[in-house]
Amino acid sequence: MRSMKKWAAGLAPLLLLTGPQVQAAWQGVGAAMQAKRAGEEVSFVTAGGARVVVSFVTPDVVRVRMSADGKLGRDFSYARVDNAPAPTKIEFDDNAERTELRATTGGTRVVVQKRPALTITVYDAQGRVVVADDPARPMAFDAATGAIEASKQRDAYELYYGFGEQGLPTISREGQFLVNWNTDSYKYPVGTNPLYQTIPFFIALRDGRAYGLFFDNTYRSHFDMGKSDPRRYAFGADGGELNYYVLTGGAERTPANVLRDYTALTGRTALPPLWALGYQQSRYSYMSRAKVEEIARTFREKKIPADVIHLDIDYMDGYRVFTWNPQTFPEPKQMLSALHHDGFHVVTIVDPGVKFDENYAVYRSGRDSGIYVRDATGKELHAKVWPGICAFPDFTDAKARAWWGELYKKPLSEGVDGFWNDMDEPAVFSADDFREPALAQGPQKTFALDVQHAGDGDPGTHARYHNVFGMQMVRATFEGLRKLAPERRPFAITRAGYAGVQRYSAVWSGDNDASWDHLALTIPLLTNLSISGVSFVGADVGGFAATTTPELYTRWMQAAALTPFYRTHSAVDTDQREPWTYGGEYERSNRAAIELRYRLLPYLYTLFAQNEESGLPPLRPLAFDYPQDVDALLVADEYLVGRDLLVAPVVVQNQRARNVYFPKGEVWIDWWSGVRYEGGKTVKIEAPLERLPLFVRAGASVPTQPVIQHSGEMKNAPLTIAVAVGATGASEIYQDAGDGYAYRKGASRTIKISARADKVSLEIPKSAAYQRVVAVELLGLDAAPATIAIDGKTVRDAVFDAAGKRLHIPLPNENVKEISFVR
Ligand code: MIG
Repeated sequence: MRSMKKWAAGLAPLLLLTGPQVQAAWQGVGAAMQAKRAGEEVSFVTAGGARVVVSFVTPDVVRVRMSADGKLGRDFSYARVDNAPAPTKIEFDDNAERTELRATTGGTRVVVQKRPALTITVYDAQGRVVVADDPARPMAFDAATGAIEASKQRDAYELYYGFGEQGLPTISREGQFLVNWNTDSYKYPVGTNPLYQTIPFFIALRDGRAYGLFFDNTYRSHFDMGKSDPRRYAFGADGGELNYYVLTGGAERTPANVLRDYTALTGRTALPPLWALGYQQSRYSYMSRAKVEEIARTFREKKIPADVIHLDIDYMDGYRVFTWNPQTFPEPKQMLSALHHDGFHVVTIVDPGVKFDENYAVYRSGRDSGIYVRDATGKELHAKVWPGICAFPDFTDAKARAWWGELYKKPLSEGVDGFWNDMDEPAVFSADDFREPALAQGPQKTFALDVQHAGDGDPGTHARYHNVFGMQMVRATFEGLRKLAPERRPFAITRAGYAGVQRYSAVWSGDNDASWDHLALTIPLLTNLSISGVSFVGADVGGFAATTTPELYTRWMQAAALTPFYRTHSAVDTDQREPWTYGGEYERSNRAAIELRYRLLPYLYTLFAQNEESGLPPLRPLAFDYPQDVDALLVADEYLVGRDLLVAPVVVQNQRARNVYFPKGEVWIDWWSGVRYEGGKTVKIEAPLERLPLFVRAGASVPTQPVIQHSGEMKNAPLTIAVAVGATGASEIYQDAGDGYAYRKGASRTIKISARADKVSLEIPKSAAYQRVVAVELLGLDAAPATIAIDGKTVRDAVFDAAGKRLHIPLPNENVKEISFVR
């Protein structure tokens, strides 16, 4: 342990409170004793015995590492795509007072002040401070416990978005103390922290300019975003290195640039199979094959579109993973092939706990392969979950992941299409009973902290690897599926995750509740998770943990209709919940919500293609696209779908009209009525039970299709491009086969549309392989134009819908270049 004598002069011992834990004896890193350049990194040894290393990952991304004992560990991250990227070239100046590092391009600078204590300030290309250490709280550590922490100066008006999955009703997280520790939180009340995911990344906004900060540490960690003191924020962890990245946002300093850079670092969600963007129906559980078939039949009979049915834990034989209950789910192959024939895909749940049962081949195989987690004494760890006593694969071991991945061979060959990884925080029951884990969070709900993990070559305790367990489980699932069925895009869903989980999986927000508060919560929760890199997100529609009400279910169906993962799911002790459960106007409204989803599926698909390319997600809070619009920054009850659609769901009981804020600098057109709204204003909008308030940005072109019953019918469905007139704008529509990887070799089509005040230009590459474009619809016209022409020829078969202010213009073929009209 370090002696007090090593302390640098001028530094008072720091006593900070780290949340609900004990008081830690913090020691500052102290003054920098020397700066040394090694390659493109600059390293400092400090008076406190620490080592600090500063480098650039890209010209806009600065990396800081601090190791309290002066030794740097293995440079390895579960979050990063590439653990050994080529270093960015730097220029370096050093004197007794300070060291400056500059990326050779881009203009970002880092100044390391050496005395009285080492502090770091990042400047953007214009010379503005991006973020600066607080000289009153330099980087610190507690040598006794291994805890580490950094503090940054904060402006009173700085706002913070992201932080993965947080149960907070506000959209910005300033003033919050957030803990990262993946936790099974059944029926979590609004405000609960932590939840299931750890994504220690946020986007800050100050004066309309953004930057990002990613704290890559897998221990239990925390963010104190000005709660203890509004003049600073802090982040730290119970152990490991203080390893973080500052993402400056480049020249524009936009949230989009920050997220692009963050997802370049931690990966992006590849295009999912098209069917996974369809409506999904789930229940804990559909108890038998007959029940599943009845559900499927009812969707088709009632003409309610749907693509996916989920089978929860009861499809298994005594909850043994990779088995079927022979009584209730006999002949699964037959069942699955009949469902496929009707246009359904099937997802089965797969938990991490493998029943400890000598007569169970999966258990034996895992034991013989030596892939199970071991307790502190080296014995196979056993804990109770659904099947009774279980063993657990150590997903931080490549061998265990490969073993696990192989297990999907059986269900894949039987015809299961996708997989749902649950309980992977990991969550276990308390030692002495089988009850639903109690709400109170305690150590009994997960592994003991001294349980051992392989850590992919760097063995460590559960305290260190807990937060990556779920991510590595679903990674094993994803990688197994990629290998077993290389011609298909995997579809996996996970409840737990860590930064970078988006490379492998969609995420749902766990055991939410059937309450209006929880419906409202979905917007700040999902939009913030989405701009934390996890773009394929959704919440259980209707609220998992209790019986919903007809009105709540309908409003939830609407609110979720344009969220990426769209699934109804309900708990075992709740009433039945399908879109038709409540009949009458509720059933009609639910059908309409799902139909809207299907009409806009080509747009959602395009957004997912763009997301793979740029990391910009389909689902966004208003602040993401309008960081300069102060009135948009705190809006928590509206969301954007791409740049072009603004959704303002009703999340309040009995409400039939609501206020909608329209972001500044745009004109917004009501999807249903064609009425135009000037941005920068709040307007009361009618919202009858059957309608989701939806607006399209003037200048945007959005692909639509007729209602279909499942995504398999899409190929032959004609496309109509809805153009919101009244502003200039350029849009693209992306099309491909909807599954497989031929698109990465160019098997896709991108249609380009540009809209101006009096004309729409089209560029439709010739191909018969994709949905045909058959019409253009002009939205937001007060009256039918006096004349309309396609490539100079007058059009006579256009139809004007005065109630919707919509003009439908059929196209003779896909060679059309320009539609002009006189307004
Ligand atoms: O302890 O598989 O969040 O979606 O239905 C509960 C049964 C275990 C929790 C999941 C939920 C799922 C349930 N699971």
